[in-house]
Amino acid sequence: MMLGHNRKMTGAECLADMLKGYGVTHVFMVPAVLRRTFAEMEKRTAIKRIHTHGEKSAVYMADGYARASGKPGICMAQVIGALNLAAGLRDAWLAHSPIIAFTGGREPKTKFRKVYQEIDDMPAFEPVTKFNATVDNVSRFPDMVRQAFRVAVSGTPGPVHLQFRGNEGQIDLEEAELEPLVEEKFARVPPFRPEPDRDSVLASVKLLQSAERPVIVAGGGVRASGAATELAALAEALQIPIATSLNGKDSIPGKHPLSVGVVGSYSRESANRIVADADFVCFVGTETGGMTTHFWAVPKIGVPAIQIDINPEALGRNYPLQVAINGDAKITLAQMLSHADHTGAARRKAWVTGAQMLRNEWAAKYKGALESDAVPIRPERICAELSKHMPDDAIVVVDTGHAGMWMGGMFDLTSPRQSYIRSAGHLGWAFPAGLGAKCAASERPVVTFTGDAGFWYHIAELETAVRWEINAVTLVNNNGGGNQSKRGFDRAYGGEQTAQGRELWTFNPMNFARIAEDMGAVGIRVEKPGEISGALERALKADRPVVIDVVTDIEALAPLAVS
Ligand SMILES: Cc1ncc(C[n+]2csc(CCOP(=O)(O)OP(=O)(O)O)c2C)c(N)n1
Ligand SMILES: [Mg+2]
Repeated sequence: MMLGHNRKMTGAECLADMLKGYGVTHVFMVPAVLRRTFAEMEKRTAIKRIHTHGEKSAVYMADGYARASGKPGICMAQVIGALNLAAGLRDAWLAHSPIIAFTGGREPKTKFRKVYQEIDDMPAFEPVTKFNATVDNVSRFPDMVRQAFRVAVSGTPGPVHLQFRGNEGQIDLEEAELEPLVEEKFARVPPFRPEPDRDSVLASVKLLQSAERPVIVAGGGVRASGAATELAALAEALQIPIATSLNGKDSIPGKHPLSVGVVGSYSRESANRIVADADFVCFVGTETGGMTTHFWAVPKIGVPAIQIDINPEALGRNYPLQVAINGDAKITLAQMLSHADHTGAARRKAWVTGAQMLRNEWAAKYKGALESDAVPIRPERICAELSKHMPDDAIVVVDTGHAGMWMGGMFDLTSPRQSYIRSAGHLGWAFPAGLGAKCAASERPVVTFTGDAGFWYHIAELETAVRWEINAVTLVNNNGGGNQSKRGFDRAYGGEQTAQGRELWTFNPMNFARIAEDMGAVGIRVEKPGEISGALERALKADRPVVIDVVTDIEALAPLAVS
């Protein structure tokens, strides 16, 4: 872009200036890539250059950073690490998280000559990016970096990949007339708030307020839009219960009188029952995917429905709609509220009371487990302790598998200021993502919940956390195995697996607290349920990364979804 300010500079200087201009505070990588850019970052910016023990954890840290802040997370790898980076982008792709991945690439002068470490990496990025491009000429640094930010945060956010020429992206050494122009609008999600058309707003409000037993299903789009306040206001005005997807769990605190919990596969029984019983569903910022709908069983396809999404391609994908509303969630919900007739809300008293009764029945059914004093500890008890002791502004980061099931179903957020981010399916995501979230929001407490199998994946990043003083708290539900697999192996063995079958999913017993201490972090071993609250209190005050190693019951299985 010729704005008259162009001057001769290296790609490295330009890239460092642009990252600073976009408000990037941390980048995550395994060296060596864009080395000269890193040298320029040191000279020209205060950006922290976090080098990790693997490219996948670098992406996961960038992902946690992005989901906690709404700003693109930046991660990098040289050519040989590129596919490790691509593998890590898969969760960000599934979760619609804005990540920008930079890799080294091929040199046209030598490609196809069996260059050391080199293959064509570009195809591997196709399925996990919104934009996958090469930067072959240094004059393209400014516009390509701007396009990367623009695509990552626009519409439904998602990952972007730029491959720089040279196995380490040595193109950054070259000089050209460059303008490191920054478009601040695209420095975070959402750059725009498209307004819905008036007719669809009016039609949808009419349907919603005339329904007898309506429910709202809120997804991650509500977080991306920052629409939680508008969501609660509409639900309160019309007296409509709200269920969330796992990705949308922080759309509404669990303690809100209209909150019925997470619906779908990793869910709470009462939420599934209420959504299944609804005669009208309003989907907001959710893809209506298999996880959120328990493979389209909850609600049943054919239920009268409306859907709000910023992406028109999402509208009606899985549920035929009476009204499709294309717009930003915050704006759309606010407009719906302004047209709503509050007087009919009283008609739904029985429906709302019934929903609250189902919620209370759920709490009564699991009271024993949530308050259990059993040793080894029940995971439900950990969830209940976390609900009780999370600070008002905490960011809670949760792994997948049983971790997703336990926390999705059993944990409650208690304040609208709390955030909840979760793995979209990859075991091992949460620990590094929690570190990235802490980088993005160092003033907020970050507490990660992971199983031991999940923690093993990237345990080396404890050293990174200590080195960079990333003082996140990681609670490991340590049952000595990946016991979510137990049911599946029982089935595979035609009933009950053999004793030897357990070698497929169990590990040696391990004391993660001791490992944490050896690596310079704080390690707290918890063997009795009464010790959990004290451990959390100590951890949240610590000025170091903390691992709380909770020894739990390997036979404890999370309840399965009802439909
Ligand atoms: C990358 C990846 N590989 C495999 C899986 C399948 N998987 C889901 S849960 C799980 C075991 C989880 O073990 P752990 O983290 O210890 O939790 P637990 O079930 O023991 O509570 C596995 C292997 C996955 N989700 N992601
Ligand atoms: Mg385990």
